[in-house]
Amino acid sequence: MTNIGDRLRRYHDTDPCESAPRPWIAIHGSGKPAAIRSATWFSAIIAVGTALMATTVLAQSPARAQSGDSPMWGGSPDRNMVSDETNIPYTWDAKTGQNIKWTAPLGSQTYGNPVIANGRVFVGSNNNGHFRPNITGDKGIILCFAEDTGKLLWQATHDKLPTGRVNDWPEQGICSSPSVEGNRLYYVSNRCELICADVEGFLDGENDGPFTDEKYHDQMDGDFVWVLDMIEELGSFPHNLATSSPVIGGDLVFVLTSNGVDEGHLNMPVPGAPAFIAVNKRTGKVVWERADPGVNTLHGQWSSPAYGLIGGVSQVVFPGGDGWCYSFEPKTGKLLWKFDLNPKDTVWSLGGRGTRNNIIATPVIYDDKVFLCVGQDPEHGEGPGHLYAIDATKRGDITETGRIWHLGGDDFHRSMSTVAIHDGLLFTADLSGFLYCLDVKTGKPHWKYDTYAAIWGSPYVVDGKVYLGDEEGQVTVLRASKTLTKLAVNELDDSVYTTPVAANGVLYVANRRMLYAIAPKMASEAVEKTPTESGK
Ligand SMILES: [Ca+2]
Ligand SMILES: [Ca+2]
Repeated sequence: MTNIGDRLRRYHDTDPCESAPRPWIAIHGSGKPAAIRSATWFSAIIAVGTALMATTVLAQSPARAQSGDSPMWGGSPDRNMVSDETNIPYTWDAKTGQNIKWTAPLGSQTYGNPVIANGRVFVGSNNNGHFRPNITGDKGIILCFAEDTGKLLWQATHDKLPTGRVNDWPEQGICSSPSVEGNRLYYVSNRCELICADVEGFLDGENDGPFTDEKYHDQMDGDFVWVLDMIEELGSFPHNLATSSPVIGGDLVFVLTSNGVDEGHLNMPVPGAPAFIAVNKRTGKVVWERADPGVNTLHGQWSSPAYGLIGGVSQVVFPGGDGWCYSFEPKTGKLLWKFDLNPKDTVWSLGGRGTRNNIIATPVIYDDKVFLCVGQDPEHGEGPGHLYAIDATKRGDITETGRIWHLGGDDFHRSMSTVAIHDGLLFTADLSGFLYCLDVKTGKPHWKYDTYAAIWGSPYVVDGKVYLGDEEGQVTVLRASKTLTKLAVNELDDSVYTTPVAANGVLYVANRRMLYAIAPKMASEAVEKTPTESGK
């Protein structure tokens, strides 16, 4: 048991990637984060750049697949971590069954987020649940459950890469959250493949193609429609793990390839390999590719793209491994703008010793702006972070011209969290354990709340409340308002590295080992009658 500060000091003495797990890798059961926190939270908010625009036109995104579904990371292509669902419980008790609709076991380490579409729930994990008795050993898997009962329907299985931890870290499973459209789901496997699979698997009695050469092809296995091997076909060198969650716009599916540095962390083996790609969702053929970060890639590229209409123009927004955010014309890959999220005086050093950071969070498109922060592999420990509101109607290098507001220095720390924007308020969190409520137009803080635990996931706003899971296995619920009001802290007994998500009246929370479907329900009679320890 170590806390973040201890880990930070420990890994400063070694090569962190030699000794430490990767971002998606649990150091189970940390203590409280070490204090690097500022006592001057309200003192140095930097609101810079252009005057705030008075626009009230929100960026439009394609409608959700089915009313109430949440078919991709963030629920919609803009990636805003909010939901329109109502009547969502904010307390539950797994022991008594209070507000627990069902639970389903996962592997032993789960970092991918559940997505819910057309009666099914999909989530990535590792193979330590051994749900397919004949499939043993370390694998990356996608589990498909029935939305109404939690029954396991099928499992897609991906062997580990023979090159080992430099490309495919042991026991991490699949971290990519699928994107579901119609009868197809898209995700990135631990083998750095962009997969298009049949939502019905082989249960429909058909092996959908053109891909029909599945290694695992029993009734409960995954049925792949096409497979784009980004190592073999594009030359990508995923650093430690390929993790990107695809987004779909029109006929194209967009994803990062996770191309990164080698095991020694000093060289980029394939700087010319694409970092960002657009792929025809029907055929799996690459339509365009970009390698912008190239040799400037700091470490890996573990983030995910967003898609939306900004200032009347469709944009696909990619976070680069060089700490820049890039936006492209979706159909052509033409650069629209780029923004450096690291102040120019920051420096990159191995093992988290520097001040220059990576982008692990996902950009959120809202009100013609992009909201995005920087952070690092959590094993690099805490440090200063930066959060920006970017005017995405500008063009070219907009690092100066597009900066609407910035939160950083002592007031925001390294973060992997994607923001949630609702009713003029922006909620975000950082690895140091703080949940922040800011004015979305100015970046001015209304409040911050200390969970005293490392935050890997993102805040999620639903039904007037903000939910946030943490490494201690707690899900804190506060009122989504300018006034700080804590409503509940729910115990889930194992680290929550994912983000709560609501769909069709149900809240889904995955901790490392278990998926909980939470909906209004009295405590179960059967559970209540179970003898307690004290009653034995
Ligand atoms: Ca099929
Ligand atoms: Ca197939």
